[in-house]
Amino acid sequence: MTTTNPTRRRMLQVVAGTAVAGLAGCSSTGGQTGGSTATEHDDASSEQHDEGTEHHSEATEHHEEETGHHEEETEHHEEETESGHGHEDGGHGEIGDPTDHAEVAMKTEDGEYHFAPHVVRVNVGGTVTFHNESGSHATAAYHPDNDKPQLVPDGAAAWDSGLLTEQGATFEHTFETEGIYHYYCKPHETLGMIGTVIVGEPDAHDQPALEEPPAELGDEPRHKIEQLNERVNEALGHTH
Ligand SMILES: [Cu+2]
Repeated sequence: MTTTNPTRRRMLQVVAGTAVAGLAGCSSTGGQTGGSTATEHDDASSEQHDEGTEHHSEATEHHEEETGHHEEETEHHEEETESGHGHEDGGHGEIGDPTDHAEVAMKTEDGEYHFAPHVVRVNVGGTVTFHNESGSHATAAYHPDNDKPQLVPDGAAAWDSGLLTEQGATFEHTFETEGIYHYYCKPHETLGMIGTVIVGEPDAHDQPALEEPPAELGDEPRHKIEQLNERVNEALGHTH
C-alpha cells in the first residue's frame, strides 16, 4: 500500500511532461518565468544575445530579460541565486520555482522529526514523493477527510499515506489543484512534524492554509504552521 506501482508512475510522468509543454507555451507570451520553462527560455536568449560571452550566469540572463519590466521579480531571482536552489538542505533554503516533481524526506534525527525540505513547490499536476528515510512516519493532508481542519485549497483532494515503518518506503501524491497545502505526520504532529506544498502560482489572498491556524491544533503545530506560512508568503512575494 505504500509503494507506487510502476505503471501508475509512468502515467504520472507522462502527464507531468504534458504539463511542462503546456506551461512553456503560456510563458512565452510573457509572465513569470519558472522552473524548467525558464531554462529553455534562457537557452534561446543566450543564442540570440551572447555573441561575445557564452558564460553568462542564469542570474545575469534573468536580469537582462526582466530589468525594466518587473523590478520585484529581478530582486527575487537575485535572492534565489545567492543561496542556490536549496531543495536538499533540510528546509532552510529558498523555495524556488515550481517543478513537476519534488521529493520530501521523512526523518528521525537526533530525537527530532522532520519533513525535509519543509516546503516544496510543484506545478499544477505535479507530484511529490515522500520518502521514509529514518524512523516511522506518515504524511496526511490537513483535510476534513482526515478529521482535521482544512489547510488545503478549496476542492483539493486529501491524502493519507498511513504509517510508513520501513526505511526506503515511499508514498506519492499528485496535486491537481493550485494552492497551498499543509500536511502532518500522524505520530509526530504534536511535535511539529508538519510540512507544506505550494502548487503552481497561487493567490496568497485566497488560501485557507495561510489564515491563522485554528486553536484546536494545539500550540506546537500552530507555531510550526505560522513559521511555514512566513516562508510561503516570502516565496510568493506576499508581504502584507
Ligand atoms: Cu513523523
